[in-house]
Amino acid sequence: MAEVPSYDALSDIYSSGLLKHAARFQALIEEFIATYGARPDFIVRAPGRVNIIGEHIDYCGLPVFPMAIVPDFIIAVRATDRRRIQLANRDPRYPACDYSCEPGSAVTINNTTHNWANYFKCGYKGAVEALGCAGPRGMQCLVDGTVPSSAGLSGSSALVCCAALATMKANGRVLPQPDVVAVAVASERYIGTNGGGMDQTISIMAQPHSAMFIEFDPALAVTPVPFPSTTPPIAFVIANTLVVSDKAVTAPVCYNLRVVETRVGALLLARHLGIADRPACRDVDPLTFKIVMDEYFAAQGDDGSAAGEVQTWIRRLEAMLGAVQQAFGAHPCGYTREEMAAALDTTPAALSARVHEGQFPVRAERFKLLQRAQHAFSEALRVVRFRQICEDGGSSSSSSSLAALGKLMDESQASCRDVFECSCAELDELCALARRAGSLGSRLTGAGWGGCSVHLVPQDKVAGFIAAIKEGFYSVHFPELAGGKLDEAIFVTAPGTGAAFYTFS
Ligand code: NG1
Ligand code: MG
Repeated sequence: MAEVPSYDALSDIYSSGLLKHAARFQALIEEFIATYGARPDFIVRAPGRVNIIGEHIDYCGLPVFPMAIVPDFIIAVRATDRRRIQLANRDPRYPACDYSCEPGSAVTINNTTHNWANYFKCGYKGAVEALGCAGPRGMQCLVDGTVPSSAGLSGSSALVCCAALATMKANGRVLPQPDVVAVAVASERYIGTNGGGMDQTISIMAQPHSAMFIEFDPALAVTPVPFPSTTPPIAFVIANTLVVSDKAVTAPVCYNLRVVETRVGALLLARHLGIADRPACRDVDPLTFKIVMDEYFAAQGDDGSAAGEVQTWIRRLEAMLGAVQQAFGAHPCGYTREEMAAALDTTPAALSARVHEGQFPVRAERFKLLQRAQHAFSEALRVVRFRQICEDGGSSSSSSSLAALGKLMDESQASCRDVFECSCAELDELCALARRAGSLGSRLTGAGWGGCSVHLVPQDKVAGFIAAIKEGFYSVHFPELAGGKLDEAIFVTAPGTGAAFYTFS
């Protein structure tokens, strides 16, 4: 791992201004001065994240349970009056770039080539548009990232968030956190993936020592949830399969296809439940499983206040799983475009427009609506139960609650693999090996189809666990991997803190 202080040290640095003691931050400042001949005005940091449970359901409006991790992006920034954005990266793999910010000069993002600067430009463009500033300030920036790229740890979103915050600060107006999240979510879509809001929300709004229960509908809501204080304490180990799925290539048959399948599923479920013509379903865009679920119960005069929050979630999600079986059970092998359109009394072209496919075209013979909906509601149920166990952590015995948390993670992996079909052979192999090596729960994290896995391991077992994975996975598949590169591939992490600025007193 690059010399990133533990997150405790980071939060001390931010809260008590001990920046000068953090070697990596000091090195960033020194290289900034060497690059631009002046000190930066500020540094901004945005962390990556690991999603503990709740996969591929943020864009369904259903709750997710990520935590910020120590790996992050930090950017040193100096505002200038030159009409240029100068971008440099401490990692020589990512070339510097320099583009005009003359008033009216459009920032172009060419998403056909995978260029690191595109993610900065997304955040920059989103921030300038949100601020409505006609003549944005020039910026000199030096970037240093420690989130492994294309690993499912949201390095992309961390960089977009970092760039948006840097641009706002350089232009003298930092918007409230929810607005920064909205800017980052919308602007990362310029890259070409029709993503949800989980990654940007956790990067901006994480609080120390906790994972975050994040809800999106009817509004963004973030609830910190501390992990149960068990003995031994729990740790999360992240293990990267190093299988890189280039989203620009796979999105039309993977990520963006799942977004279309869940959106059409929401439209069909609303129709099946007889609420498609209610304004909350008819006029909202895009319709999500969460909106359909809430509207179904609202139509019955049930506003959810009758029972506790968790009981309401569980009752409603279980009801939706039953409804999904009735709505889509006759099509276990999926729907063709024509069959989906016919079921909605519309045409394939109109349906494609209704789910905004135009911007993110997808390719599939059959759309597996039953399976995607089953995963979405069952995964949301697992998220709610995971939170419930964490919050009840004190009462039940720690070993049984740890086992129950791990079981939910294993069930999530099985659903991602068999029902949502976003795993891959290497992830399945790594998770099976991890369980044999002492993990209490193992699953893919992030979009899947490669990238990282996350494992729930008692802290006193972490060293032996990591050694077993190095022996059983990395030495087999990547015998040449060693030293720092290996420590970047598998590492233990703890809940980190969210994005922050550091200015120089
Ligand atoms: P990754 O690809 O791991 O950064 C993506 C989406 C999330 C969420 C997860 C799956 C973006 C920016 N991120 O995360 O919104 O849908 O997949 O849970 O699209
Ligand atoms: Mg990402």
